[in-house]
Amino acid sequence: MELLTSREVTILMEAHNGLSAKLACEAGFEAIWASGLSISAALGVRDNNEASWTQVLEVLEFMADASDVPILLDGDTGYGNFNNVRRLVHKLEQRGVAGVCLEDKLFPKTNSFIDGERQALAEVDEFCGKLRAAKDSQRDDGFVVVARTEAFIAGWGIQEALLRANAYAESGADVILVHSKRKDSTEIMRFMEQWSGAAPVVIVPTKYPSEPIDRFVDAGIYNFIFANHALRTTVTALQRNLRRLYESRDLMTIENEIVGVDEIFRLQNVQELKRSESRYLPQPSATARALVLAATGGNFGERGEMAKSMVFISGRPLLSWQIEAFNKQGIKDVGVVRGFNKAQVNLQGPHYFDNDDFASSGELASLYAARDFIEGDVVIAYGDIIFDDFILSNLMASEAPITIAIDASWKIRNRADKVLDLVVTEGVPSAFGRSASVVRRIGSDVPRDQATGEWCGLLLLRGEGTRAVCRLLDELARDAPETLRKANIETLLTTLMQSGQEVSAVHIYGHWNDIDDEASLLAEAEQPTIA
Ligand code: SPV
Ligand code: MG
Repeated sequence: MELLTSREVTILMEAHNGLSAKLACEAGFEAIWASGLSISAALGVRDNNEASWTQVLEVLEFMADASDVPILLDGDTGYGNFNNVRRLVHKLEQRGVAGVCLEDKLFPKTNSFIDGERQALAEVDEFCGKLRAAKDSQRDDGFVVVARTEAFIAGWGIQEALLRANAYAESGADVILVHSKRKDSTEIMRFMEQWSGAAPVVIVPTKYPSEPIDRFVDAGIYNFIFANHALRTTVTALQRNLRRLYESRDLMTIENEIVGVDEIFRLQNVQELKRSESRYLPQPSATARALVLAATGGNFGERGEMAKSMVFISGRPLLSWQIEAFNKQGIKDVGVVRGFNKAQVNLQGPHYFDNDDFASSGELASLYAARDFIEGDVVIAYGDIIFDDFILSNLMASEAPITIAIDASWKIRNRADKVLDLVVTEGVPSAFGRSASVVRRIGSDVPRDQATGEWCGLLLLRGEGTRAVCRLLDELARDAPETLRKANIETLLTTLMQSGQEVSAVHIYGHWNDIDDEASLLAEAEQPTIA
């Protein structure tokens, strides 16, 4: 309200949708004119109330959301009589629109610049009733009702314009809009010479654009509506560029003259969504990485010595099954440490790291080869294991810094003399595996009668767990390179546990296999398929 009643110049810039409203704000305008002409044109219809008032309201809602300055709606004739106006004012207030401009024509209106002389004006009394109804129904004292007289437009002259403006101000209108379609400002200036000053005046200088604002300020007008210049700018740019594109069939014709999509994202405030997502969405394994230790080879009978991860199972390499399992958990960033026959390990997608010393080194050497990849949440998997999806999903459900998957069916799965990575755990996991048990011991030297499970080659590191592993790898690289070269992951975990780092376990029962050699491959291939 103060904007229009003060003696400071206020320009209401036209906007017709959320984007143009936002751009008007960014350009610095202190208020917005939600133009009937522009909104209807942007909707592809005429300025004759072809768009329903609720359709206009919907556009306004987007404009109000996208801008932070007051919006004055060009409310035409109020879309009906006093009763429709009352409802309109309620709806505008609900949507945070600062005011409405009502014009003294008849519904359905016609734009002032079309056949103006033939346009009928509303009865003064009837229109004054609308204005009173608007003022009586506003709940926010600051809501502005602008009364617009079309006396000049309809060819009635100065006396009618003054009579109407006075009657409207008396009926409670906060501001008077006096409109003229002359190519100069004579009508406006004559009006101002005789205007009582009962209410501030706002004008729409579309037809007399070359008149300097200062002239009007000297005449006592401080409010100006730039009524359709955003829309016309848009049309000018679109006509020019679309024609050029059509003719050239070449995007480069305009590429360097138009804003980049990043600017569109900025206007849409994509950054805010990103910040909020990290605040409100659960942060799942989507950001986790997976690292596959696939440096060793195996003897696969007729197929001979092969990189284990490239052995075909059910028609494709073991590594591709693993990558698919990671992808299903939202893990897209996969690293693979290769060694034996490394040229063979060449699926598209993963980042590759090489442990060329694979023949005489151990797992930690492979892990260290991918040291820079170990960051954030990381699943570390042996390259020779195949596992059901739920095993990985159970593992990923653990929030603990370090978690391994262990198999309680180890006794019935393995021959008694097979060397296994056995684990002793304490505590019983809950129904959903959330309160995992704690690992007390891990290694091939764990006595069989104490073991509660077999480690199946899947390890999840999160946050502090990842940092602890990296610290230890760095220490070993600096102080004990030979240990780093030879040690395996069980040693790494044991060292961490000895230094007080807790290692958790999730329990599974079968549904995985390690593909060591021809025999295990056949065993896996011979599993009956349950359709
Ligand atoms: C509008 O912008 O829709 C207006 C101003 O009402 S004018 O087009 O000049 O009538
Ligand atoms: Mg209009």
